[in-house]
Amino acid sequence: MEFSATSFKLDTQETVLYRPEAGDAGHPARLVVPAALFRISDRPWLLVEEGFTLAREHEVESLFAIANGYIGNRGSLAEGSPLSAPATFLAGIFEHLDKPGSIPQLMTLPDWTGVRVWIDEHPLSMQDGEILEHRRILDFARGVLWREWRHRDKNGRITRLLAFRLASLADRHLLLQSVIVSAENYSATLRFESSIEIPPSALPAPLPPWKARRNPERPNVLTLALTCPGREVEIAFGAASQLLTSSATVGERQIETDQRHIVERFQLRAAVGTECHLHRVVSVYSSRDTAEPLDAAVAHVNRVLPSNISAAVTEHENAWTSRWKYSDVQVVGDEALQKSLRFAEYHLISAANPEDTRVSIGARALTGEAYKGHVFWDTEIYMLPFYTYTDPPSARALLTYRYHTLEAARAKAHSEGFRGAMYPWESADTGEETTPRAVIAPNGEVIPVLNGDMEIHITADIAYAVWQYWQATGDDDFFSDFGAEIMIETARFWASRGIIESDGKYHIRHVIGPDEYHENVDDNAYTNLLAACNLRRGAESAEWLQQTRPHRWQELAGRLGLSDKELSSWLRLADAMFTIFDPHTRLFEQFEGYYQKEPIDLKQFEPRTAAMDVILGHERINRTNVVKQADVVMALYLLWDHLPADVRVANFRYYEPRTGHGSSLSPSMHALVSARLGEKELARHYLKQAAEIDLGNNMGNAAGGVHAAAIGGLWQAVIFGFAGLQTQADGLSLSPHLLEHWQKFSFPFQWRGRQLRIAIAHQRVEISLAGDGPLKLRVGNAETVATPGHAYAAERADTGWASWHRVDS
Ligand code: IFM
Repeated sequence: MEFSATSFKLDTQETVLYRPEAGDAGHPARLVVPAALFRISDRPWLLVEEGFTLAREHEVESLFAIANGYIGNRGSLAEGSPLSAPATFLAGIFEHLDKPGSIPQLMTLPDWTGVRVWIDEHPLSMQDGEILEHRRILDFARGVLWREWRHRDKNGRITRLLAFRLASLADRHLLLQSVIVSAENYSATLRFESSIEIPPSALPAPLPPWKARRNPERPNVLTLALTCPGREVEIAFGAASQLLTSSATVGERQIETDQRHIVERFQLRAAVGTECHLHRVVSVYSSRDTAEPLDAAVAHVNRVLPSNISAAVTEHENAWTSRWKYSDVQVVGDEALQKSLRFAEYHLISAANPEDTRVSIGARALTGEAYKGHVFWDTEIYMLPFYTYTDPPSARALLTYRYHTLEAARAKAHSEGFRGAMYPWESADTGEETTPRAVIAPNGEVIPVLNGDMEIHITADIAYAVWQYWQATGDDDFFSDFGAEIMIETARFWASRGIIESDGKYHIRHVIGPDEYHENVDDNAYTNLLAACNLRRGAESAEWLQQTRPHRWQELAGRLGLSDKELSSWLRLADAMFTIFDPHTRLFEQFEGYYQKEPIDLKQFEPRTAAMDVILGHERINRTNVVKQADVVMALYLLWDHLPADVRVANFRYYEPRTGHGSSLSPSMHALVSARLGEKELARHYLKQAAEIDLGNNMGNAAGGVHAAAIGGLWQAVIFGFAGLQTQADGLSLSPHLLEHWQKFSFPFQWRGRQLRIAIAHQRVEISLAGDGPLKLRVGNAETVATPGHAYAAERADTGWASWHRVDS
């Protein structure tokens, strides 16, 4: 079947896609498009970038990225610009160049989004002529990136363009793109070129083995394949296009292929008002997915076909609707925060793939190349709670990645002279340590990177997340098959990493805590507290297996050589864990010697646009008491119920003014803890800072991709800080701290097979419950046991929260 170029009558039912509001830049003239394919959500669901500022291009490419957990694509212009850096990434596809000091990095794949238009041989370009109107719109609800552009070229010819692209959430190998071009006031020969090509910025040297070919039996599907350098992985693209026009007849399609690209050309003679629709269907598979990725991609494109693009778009939109149903946080009274939350959730939903247990999410997800796509504690501590409580299958898949990389963690522990499993600070496809050994500072200084050897808290963070997922979901099969082994092997690592010293205490020396300004420190409070927790839970995991899954226990105990003696030693070490805690001040010293560091008054540096380590330099910052990011404060949050209330208050008040927030991971956790402590002004301040990390580019580096930990932290700050939600052994409790200007906020939440919708106003909390059985709910001192299928409310009285009552009939 040939389906390349057809002249057709356009759908006459028309709609205006997006109408700028008063105050927006832009012009009233709108593109008018067929309603069936082009739908857009209401304004609170949209991120809009009006106009075009070349210098902002890299940042915009990150913010407007589309992804589905399998594949991600930056929001670059389809025709390119002097600064465009189009990039497509596949989760888990890391190249490893054969160069000294090289470390694996997420591979930049060929750019499949290229669409260029020529008007009588003149390329349609933002750099030439006048931009009459231009905007990019990210539709969070539908997971679609839109672009509208109206352009007058040097010859006065006005062209209108409307385009969308998406990475299907319903069919993760599928990418869709449509471009409508309309000759508004001229007649001319229009030429369309759509391409898949290796972007010049991503050219590896030498070129990877690369083939572009056409299958004679499937002439409409263009294919190309390449091999990931340093890895035996083949990646294949299949693509098919269809050009429809309102009046002109389209000439024969031309194909051009070479080592770097594959191009399809269509040409037509357009009269004034002619409208052309180019639809593209692209499929991507790798040899990690199937033995014959090229065949799979071709078959896939032939199943979808550009002529059916509308149905594929609908399936994708429906998949997004389902995900939002269980995740949309609504804040009435704070539009900016509402946008930031939807932006955060959009990118979190885009980042995860519940169908692939061999990949995890890098620090910038699939939206940019910063940190080389590596996976840090960001995933387990900052992002994972969002998935655990809104989409447990995604959380399960992410933790199973850590199970699949357990062998590499064992090897790392072994190679460093320890037992059990020591997870890498930075991880890629194999689970081996991928932290670089050195980096070059902005001033050219070569700085050794010690994190791969010393930032060992990640091992306890992973165990913390496994336990949290298990508690939240009751997924005993996961825990038995994967989680318990992680808990046991990580506990075993901690039991070998420290030493009982002459004071009878267990010390863990030579570490880097979350505060990375202080390297090679002893007894970092965060590390030691989390390690003690890991040791205890390791022993509890073994006990749970012994009692409930004896066969699995026997298998594991036999394979790992576990004995009761070893298990009880973990409990003794946890009890002996050293932290420098002063019972009078109630303070933990962040690490041994922290109090002797040079005191710096951070207020003296305000207002400040650079991080404190940039201002003071790498050497000096180590000598000061400036804390990079939530460290003791992070421990307060994670171990909230294990620490007395006065300890939480004292430590927050002490460390908060000493923290420089040199990491995007810091403001959200400060927002969360200050909200829980009722420090409203601080909570408001930090929440705003957290919400603007990407949207305000307030770290200055959004160009490298969105800060996935920061957006996960933002979600947590609102749910666990401002709603004050805490999960307990027998139910859930709330301790709301709404900001004054919020009228109401509501969110869905999943816990142990129940689905809740929680709505909080200043004087009232309302919860509806569905799912697996009754659940205890608390707000303040008011407590009830809720029954699924019903809704409950509690009102705030002068004396606190009055008792719950049913509000449904
Ligand atoms: O994991 C973080 C770390 O805590 C601070 N530096 C950046 C890393 C990646 O986001």
